Amino acid sequence: MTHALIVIDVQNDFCPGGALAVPGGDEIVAPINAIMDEFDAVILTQDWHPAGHSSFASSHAGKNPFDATEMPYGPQVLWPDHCVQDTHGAMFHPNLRTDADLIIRKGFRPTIDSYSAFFENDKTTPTGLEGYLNTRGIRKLTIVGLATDFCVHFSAVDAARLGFEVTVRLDVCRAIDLDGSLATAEAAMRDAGVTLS
Ligand code: VGL
Ligand code: ZN
Repeated sequence: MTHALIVIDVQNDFCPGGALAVPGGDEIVAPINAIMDEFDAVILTQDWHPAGHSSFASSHAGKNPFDATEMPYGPQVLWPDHCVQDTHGAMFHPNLRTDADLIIRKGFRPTIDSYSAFFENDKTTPTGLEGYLNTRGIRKLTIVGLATDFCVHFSAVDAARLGFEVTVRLDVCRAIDLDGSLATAEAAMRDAGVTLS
């Protein structure tokens, strides 16, 4: 079966020193590079927000980073400004191999955030990744990257619901872990039929 590696958001802003640094985010770069050659296809995702994006706390008067809010599409955590298009923070970690087949950008619509590589946070606006995988005959996915409890979590759950056979390599992911979000994410992935290894 054609098997793809999906590498989620290994970007400067999610690594130590970045605007939304995930503890140990840079530790997974070398292991990701090392496993890439085991797959038939490699796909990178890139969080890619316009300045003033609606997921930024700075866009909401009186709100602070990591506060929760309600968007027209449902609950949303507000983040520090991060991964602004064409800035250093939005670039891939400098040591990440980028000899990938596809780079999929997400979160570029000003009023919708996008954690998942498949659908934006309204759960309906597609990124196009499903069509790409289907037309290439890819049915099996291994997902790694940042952050386990947000973009990896929602990508894996969507992929499983779309019928892909999904494994998340937790040893090649790192988490933000806000108020138990890592435990919630692991349970949700297991419930969706994702293999955690
Ligand atoms: C992510 C929060 C905001 C992620 C992206 O890549 O997990 N988290 N934007
Ligand atoms: Zn983001």
